[in-house]
Amino acid sequence: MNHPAFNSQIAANDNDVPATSDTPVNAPAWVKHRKLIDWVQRVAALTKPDRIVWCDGSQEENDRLCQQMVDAGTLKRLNPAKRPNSYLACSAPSDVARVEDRTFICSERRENAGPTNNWMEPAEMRATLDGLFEGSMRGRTMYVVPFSMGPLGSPIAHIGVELSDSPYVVVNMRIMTRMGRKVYDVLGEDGEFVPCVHSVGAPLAAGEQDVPWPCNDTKYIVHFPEARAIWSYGSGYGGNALLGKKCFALRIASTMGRDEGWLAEHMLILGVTSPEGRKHHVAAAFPSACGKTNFAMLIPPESLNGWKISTIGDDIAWIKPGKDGRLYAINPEAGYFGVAPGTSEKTNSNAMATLKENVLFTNVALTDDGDVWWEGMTDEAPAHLIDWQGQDWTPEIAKESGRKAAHPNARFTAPASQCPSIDADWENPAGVPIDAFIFGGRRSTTVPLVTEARNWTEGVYMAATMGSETTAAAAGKQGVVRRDPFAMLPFCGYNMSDYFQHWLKVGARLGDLQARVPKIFCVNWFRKDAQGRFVWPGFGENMRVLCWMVGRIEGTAGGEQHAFGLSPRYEDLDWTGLTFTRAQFADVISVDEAAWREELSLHGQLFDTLQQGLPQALHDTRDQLTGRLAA
Ligand code: SAT
Ligand code: MN
Repeated sequence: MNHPAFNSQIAANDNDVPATSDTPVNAPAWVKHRKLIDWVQRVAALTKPDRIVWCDGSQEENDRLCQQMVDAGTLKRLNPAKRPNSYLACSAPSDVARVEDRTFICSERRENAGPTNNWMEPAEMRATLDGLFEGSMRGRTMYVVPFSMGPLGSPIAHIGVELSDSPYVVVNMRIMTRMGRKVYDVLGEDGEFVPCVHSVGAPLAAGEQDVPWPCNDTKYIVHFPEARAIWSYGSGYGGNALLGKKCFALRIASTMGRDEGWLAEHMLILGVTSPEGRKHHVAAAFPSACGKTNFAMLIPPESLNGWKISTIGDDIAWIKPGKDGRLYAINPEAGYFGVAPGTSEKTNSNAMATLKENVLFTNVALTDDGDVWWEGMTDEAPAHLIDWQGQDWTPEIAKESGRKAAHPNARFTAPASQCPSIDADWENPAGVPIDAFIFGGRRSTTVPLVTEARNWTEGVYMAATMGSETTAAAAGKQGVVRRDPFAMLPFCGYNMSDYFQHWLKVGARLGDLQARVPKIFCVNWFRKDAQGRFVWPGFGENMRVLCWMVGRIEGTAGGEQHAFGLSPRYEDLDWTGLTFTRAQFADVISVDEAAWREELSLHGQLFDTLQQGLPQALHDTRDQLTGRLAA
């Protein structure tokens, strides 16, 4: 095949594909990887940037790029007395979240993408991308951004290289990943890496004035699972552009995991330490903007004497079986790209402490003294702000127009190392052993506060049928329940049914090794009462549920079986220091028969969609649950 884009796409794994480019490639002496240099040359020949910059990840480089973006109007430097070394970026109003309908899994065969992913034939997509990327970096700089997902050199980590024409991407990647020159030491002369190409799709003609947030209305976020390559066009925002995150660490990595026997999951990882010093680790999956960051940094209520939570990751977990048969997890990221609105001293004071300095904010509001603000940060809003779209904002204007000061999907990019609750083992290359998995959605009805699966298969069923009300993290309608299996619906790089099968296989292998199989729990912090108010206080109080889980892991806590699994009775939770009545508890834990009949029929609809290759074990589990409900 001699298609230019195809060649550039597979260059990382291909030999001797000649390329010519008018842009001098000028690879520094510390880059010794011939195929990488050839690939950079090929992409430059296609995209025609004015120059190529090989990023080294240094502070000096970072400061230079930030200054350049301040001069271009992309960044505002925040008041150094209030937020040292921090900046605010405001995006184009059309470029504020992941674009799921523009996200493609271009596997060779359509069945391998499955019914939940957009698919296009790889050759057709390559032709489309060729057209789009042709000259797309004209007038701009192409940055070569080497990064490691996971601690450098860890056996669980993998390397990527992103070519991007966005300096905003470079400075974000420097926080979110281990980015820079030391990656080349691991890569050596022929190490493997995932090639990622990103363009905002806004070439500049000679002398043309740039805009603060260049992007294109046409957007394509494309994954080639067989070639393990990523091409992203038209967006500069978050997961669309920081290709190490959802594109690599979830979509491409999930296919790597399927092929190699490990898991790449949309999960936070935390450590729970009991007052007596016993430590367990849990990994928890929730859809975007359902409080993963808050849960990962939870501060237990003082009344629960001496329990401690430590943070390993807040969004993504890579999990590989260890020699002892247990599952070991790392956080492949090095920073948090968290939702700002709703984050406060009350809801997440660890996050607030993490945000004190060295932070990039995107789409929050600017205060008159050069600091940031967002809805929910303080009880009372400042009297005047510049909102995320650069307009004057006052509480009165907001009241009249409903206009938000910060976009609901406004984000902070902050180094994980600044988090006060960071776990001592968060960079341990061996990872931490997982004792339990938690799956949770945002459901105002039906799903109990917490349920333990009776076995691995039932847990996989719970995770597979999880539903959640949609949020601002993705473009589209909000607040409607959609099925979001394993919180991976937008992030699974292959057929969802095969993914379920893979999970069943991982469990079966743990069983064969007679390893301790992690328990699986399903939670819902979001049940509402008849007046539409949340019943469960959430946040730090979620510790009570975690304590119960630890009790279950250690075999000391009680519970009661119901149709769907096993849940605590009122007396099984520690209520010290919280007034929460039996009636309130009943409101969040109850399993309503009619609601569950409806829920199981919705599971049935999901199974119809996923029919092809859906494991029989899941059909059987659904039959058992239906039978239990009838009994
Ligand atoms: O924009 S991201 O995909 O990185 C954030 C999210 O949706 O969780
Ligand atoms: Mn996420």
